[in-house]
Amino acid sequence: MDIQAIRQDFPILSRKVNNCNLIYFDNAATTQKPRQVIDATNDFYSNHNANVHRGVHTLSLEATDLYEQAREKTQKFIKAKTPQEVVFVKGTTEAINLVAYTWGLSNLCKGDEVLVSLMEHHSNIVPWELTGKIGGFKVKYANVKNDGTLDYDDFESKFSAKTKIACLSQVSNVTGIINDVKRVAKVAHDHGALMLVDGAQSVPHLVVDVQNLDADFLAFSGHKMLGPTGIGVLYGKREILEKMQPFEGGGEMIKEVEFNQSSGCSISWNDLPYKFEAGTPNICGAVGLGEAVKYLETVGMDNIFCHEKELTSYALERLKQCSNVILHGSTDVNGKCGIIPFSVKGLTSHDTALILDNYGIMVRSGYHCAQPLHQQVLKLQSSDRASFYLYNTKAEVDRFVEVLKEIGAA
Ligand code: 7TS
Repeated sequence: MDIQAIRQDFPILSRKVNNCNLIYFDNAATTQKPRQVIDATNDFYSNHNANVHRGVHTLSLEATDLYEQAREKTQKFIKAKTPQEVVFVKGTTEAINLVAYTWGLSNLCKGDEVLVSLMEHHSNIVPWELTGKIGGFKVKYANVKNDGTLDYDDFESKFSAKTKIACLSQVSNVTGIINDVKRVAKVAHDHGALMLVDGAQSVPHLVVDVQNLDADFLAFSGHKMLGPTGIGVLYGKREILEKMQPFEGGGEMIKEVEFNQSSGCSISWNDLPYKFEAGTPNICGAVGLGEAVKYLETVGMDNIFCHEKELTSYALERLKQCSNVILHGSTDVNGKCGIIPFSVKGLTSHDTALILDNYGIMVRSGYHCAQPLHQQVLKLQSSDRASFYLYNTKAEVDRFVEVLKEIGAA
């Protein structure tokens, strides 16, 4: 991987913040966009803009082609069997809500259980809590060990005949720890339950093969993988999506709406994936996502993973030598993606992030929408988080460590 060449593709990386070179270590929140993605969205609006699937004119056909090509690129990227299994949504949050409100509310009732891990982002907790209140089913939580790794024994022991779906992130957005979702999917299936994988932090960084994982659902966001905001994916196995009710009603998700005097209104749903894409979708967002997928594939997901691992290993070794820095969670780089949660002694997480910002370094502070993991497992109110991507360098890590040391000395 030629990092310097890659960096040239990202216009924002050459800007200064507070008179310092920008060091962007907030990739778990959202990633920067390469010129190729920016150009593809610009080209869409400049040359091909029209609505999809509804016009017979040239521009509508071009827009539809670009939109569907993006779906096929995404399908191949996650190794789904067919493009019909790739539903475009706003992002991970909407994808999980779609499953909870459609599959959840029509398949779960009083006495049923949804099994979720304590390390989940709120978007894999709150939709289940909300729908559980409506549908009368219970959300059960599997423990996470003090080092932030999943307690597989506890997770597996909480499965019973009542469990109808297990929901687990493949990579934690706080610790970067990689979960063996394939193993949990097998246990779920042995109990007749489905497996939902939150891939928000895994799809951008690892090779994810939905068929190999045997995931029933996979949710992820375009903006965390070099794509635009407002576009994401719900993957679902075709036979499951076929049986589900639509999430929203409107244009494009229906085949026919007929009124007759005896039976009132009768509606037949459109084919997959359009049944779940009511209204005008984020066409340009999908085009940008397709281009982002192409970019990631050109660099190579294995290369990206190795680069991040090397960077994380280097950063962890250097941070361990900073007496004022506390590292949270497991520091075993083999089970991790490029996310490092930390605190600076004597400073709140927001103070640390603000001081780093003075030096042009962007990290996230707070509880990263994972309050149960912070409070119940890591016993923290909040933390700082440095998260890497393909364009980050060892020189940036050196500068980050240098500044952290200065903060400690002050
Ligand atoms: N799941 C995980 C594991 C996430 O990290 C996030 C976003 C989401 C779901 C929600 O994704 P969205 O695109 O729908 O918002 N995580 C973060 C984060 O860690 N900092 O900002 C957003």
